[in-house]
Amino acid sequence: MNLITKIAGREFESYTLNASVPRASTLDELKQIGQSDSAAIMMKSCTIKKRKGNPLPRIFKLPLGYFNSEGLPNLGYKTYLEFIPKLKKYNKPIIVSVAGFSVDEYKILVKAFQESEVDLIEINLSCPNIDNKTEPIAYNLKKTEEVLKEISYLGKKPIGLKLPPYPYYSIQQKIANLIKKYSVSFLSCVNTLGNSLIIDEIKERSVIKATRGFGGLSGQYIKPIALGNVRRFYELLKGKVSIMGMGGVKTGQDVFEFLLAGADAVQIGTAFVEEGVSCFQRINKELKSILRKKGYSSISKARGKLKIS
Ligand code: RRO
Repeated sequence: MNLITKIAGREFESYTLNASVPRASTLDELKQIGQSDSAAIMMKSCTIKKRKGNPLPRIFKLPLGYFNSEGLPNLGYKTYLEFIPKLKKYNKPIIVSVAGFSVDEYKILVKAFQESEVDLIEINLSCPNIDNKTEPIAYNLKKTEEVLKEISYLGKKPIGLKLPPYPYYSIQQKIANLIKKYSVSFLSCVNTLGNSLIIDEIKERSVIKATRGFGGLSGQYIKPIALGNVRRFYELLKGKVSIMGMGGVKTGQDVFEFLLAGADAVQIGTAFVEEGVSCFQRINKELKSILRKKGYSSISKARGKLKIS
């Protein structure tokens, strides 16, 4: 059985790929992803200028996930532009993830990658760790539309939005309307749950220093809200926009749940950071075994087939 799927019309050899995380930053790390069973090479979100990121400690391992305030450490978009030709030999889709600090910056970033050999462009509108003064763009409909207006028609490569976890339906409806209006081709759904706080009660301290201790929560803690967001957008956008689910995927069973909810592929963040590139082979094997046992002959036969009790 194969796990072939499609995102924005591009064929993906399997159903799982890496999420845009720190372990996908350097050329060596991206080459390792190229050699692995990841369906694509997703790069760490990049900005106009190289960034060191927030002061340490900025990531903390929890029993069921991670808590981070990395602050967008990356090598700057020009370096990722240079990486693209060096990653072509792996014959899998290359996805860049871009993060701007203004509409103009998003425009510069998207234009540059539209003119490159990259396959898909993920627009990260949901980094929770930049400052405590403004909300991530995707929580603000007006700002989201301002970005989409400027970046949607800069070239032919499919663009997608990396969205935060939305805790209520009416904003998902409004975001879905913008997605349709501006011909967004795919979603990465969901980013970490921002404004979280983890406390070390023995030291009576926050576990990270950056952003006054607040950060983004990932892993199995956020799987239910990730599944809920994937399902909502699947219902709202059915068939027209590809959805990559993410949030707490550790096993083939987790992946199967995202498939039932309607995801076209699944990105792996926490398990990839913890386990490295071998996670893709293991998880794909587990997924195949579940599909076989349940009598599904392909990904498309099971996608969205959630029954409501
Ligand atoms: O680098 C980060 O702090 C970061 C990013 Br860009 C993101 O999208 N999500 C996250 O949890 N951390």
